[in-house]
Amino acid sequence: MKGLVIKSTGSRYWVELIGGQVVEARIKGRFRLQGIRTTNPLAVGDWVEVEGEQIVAIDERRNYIIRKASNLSKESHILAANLDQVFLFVTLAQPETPTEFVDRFLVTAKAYDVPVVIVVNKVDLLPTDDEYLKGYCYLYRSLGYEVITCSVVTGEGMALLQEKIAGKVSLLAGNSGVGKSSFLNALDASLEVKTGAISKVHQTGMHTTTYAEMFAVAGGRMIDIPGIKGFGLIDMEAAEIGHYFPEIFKHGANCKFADCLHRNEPDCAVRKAVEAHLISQSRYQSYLSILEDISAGKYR
Ligand SMILES: Nc1nc2c(ncn2[C@@H]2O[C@H](COP(=O)(O)OP(=O)(O)O)[C@@H](O)[C@H]2O)c(=O)[nH]1
Ligand SMILES: [Mg+2]
Ligand SMILES: [Zn+2]
Repeated sequence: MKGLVIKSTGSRYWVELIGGQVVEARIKGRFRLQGIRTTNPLAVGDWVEVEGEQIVAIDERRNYIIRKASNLSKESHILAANLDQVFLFVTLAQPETPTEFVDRFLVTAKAYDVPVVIVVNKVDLLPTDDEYLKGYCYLYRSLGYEVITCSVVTGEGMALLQEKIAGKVSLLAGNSGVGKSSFLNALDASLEVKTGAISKVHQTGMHTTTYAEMFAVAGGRMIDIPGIKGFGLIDMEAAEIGHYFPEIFKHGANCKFADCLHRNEPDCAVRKAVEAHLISQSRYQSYLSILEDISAGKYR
């Protein structure tokens, strides 16, 4: 019988069968997945074939997100599979989400081929017609991203987000404290997701749980991965990064050298565009910072 993995602990899986019944199941034997070495063969969002209490087969994934199991390891941990979209929660105050975090996230999401909706939460804390908020929304919209302003407190944006959730599988992402759990509770109080205090365990970053759970909410499905800010790292060549910044990709076509990395090369159209304010300084800084990490071998 076909089913959807809605929760996992790494060795035990909860599968929602067609029709709604949830069974706890184990994997029969070992699955071989092509191309990736993973610590977990199955993840939340996987469609599987269940016989009794055994998972006997897994459907091919449309997409998936992974994180490196550790810096030294070549193994990866699959966080979630078959996503329609990601809601990236950010806040401009209490706390302020660093733009570099946002830009890194967007690069990885593009590489994974998962569409991102940027949700600017806690706008109730900002002055009406806040110029920074306007500029922020304008910047990311001009790059082709959907940006929704939201407040769990006043309800702004909630109706629009509910529409976007319906009928889809979405992942909730963002730094802690930006209101992800509060958002889930606002959609459905019976979920009773814990909010507020950041646990000490999470702050150390040592025993961060990586087990995802899928909630049925607002006519769709939302995946919450406690303790995960973003998608973790992904193998990328230096020359690839510019492809995941739409504006750098566009202007980069006019650089003198086809392999221009837009640092100090002569006749670089990207640097000229930054100077002419056609490319945002903060986006360019994020680009340089990712490039630096890759050159330093941090992603290897
Ligand atoms: N002012 C304001 N506070 C919010 C909003 N959403 C969440 N919060 C508060 O922000 C804190 C962190 O929220 P939480 O949902 O735990 O964030 P998470 O770590 O992303 O899950 C809590 O104290 C919430 O009450 C909002 O829209 N406006
Ligand atoms: Mg939370
Ligand atoms: Zn260039």
